[in-house]
Amino acid sequence: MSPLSTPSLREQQHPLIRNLADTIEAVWHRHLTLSPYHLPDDLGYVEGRMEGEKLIIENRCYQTPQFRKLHLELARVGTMLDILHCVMFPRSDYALPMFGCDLVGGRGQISAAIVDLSPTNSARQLPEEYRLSLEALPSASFSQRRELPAWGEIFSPFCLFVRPGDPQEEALFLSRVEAYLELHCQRAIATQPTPETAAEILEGQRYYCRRQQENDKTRRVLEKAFGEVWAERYMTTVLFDVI
Ligand code: BLA
Repeated sequence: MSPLSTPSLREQQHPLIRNLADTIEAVWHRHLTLSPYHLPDDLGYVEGRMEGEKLIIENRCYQTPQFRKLHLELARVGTMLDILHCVMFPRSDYALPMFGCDLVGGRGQISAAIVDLSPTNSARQLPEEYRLSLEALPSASFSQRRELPAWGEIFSPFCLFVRPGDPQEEALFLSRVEAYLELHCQRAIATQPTPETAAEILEGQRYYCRRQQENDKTRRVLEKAFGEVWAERYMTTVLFDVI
């Protein structure tokens, strides 16, 4: 039985994290043909300690004909920090962008909410169908936009990075993520594999992962709870593995 089917952690987390986790899984189930994806045995459910607080990580992973790995992770440090992390890794013969989403919050407030569909072709441009659909979404205004760090140059112009100010902005963020996911799943199932661009797409995915591995904020949380060696292994085999 997968650990997330005991919904303990999800139920304790910030409502936006809980609702987003449910929404992501609902969209996946609605559009995609999911099969299990096996993580290394010791990395599906993990507990560590960070400054006396317990760090719990629960992973849920699938694969589909279009995606080699769909990864949804929920994490909690004591009662201080709630985290949702989600990445969809396309198979390299599908010339699709990377969907990524991260929510970090604590004590009732989400401090970072980010979602993007990030290009992986050598032109570093989203396919036209994506651009047109994303441009057509109703405009969304948030009171607090956040600045991306330097490694965030992997993200597209449609990257949304905010600190949601109130429940209305939380709901607006959730609906954007749902729109990005709906678009991505619909495009994915309409896309034919193109083995001739696989090497290019794989290189784009590798670059995306290398840059994400530069996120010191994620690394620091993991290092404090589990040590440097474990954090490096987790970041390079579970969060952003490069095949
Ligand atoms: C920020 N990520 C953060 C922060 C923490 C984590 C503590 C700082 C929050 C803040 O500045 O308010 C921690 N995130 C984690 C941990 C995990 C995690 C421990 O996922 C997993 C165990 N990060 C991603 C993905 C994206 C992403 C997929 O994993 C984007 C698609 C982005 N997280 C991201 C960005 C920041 C962040 C851009 C801000 C970094 C900064 O300001 O330097």
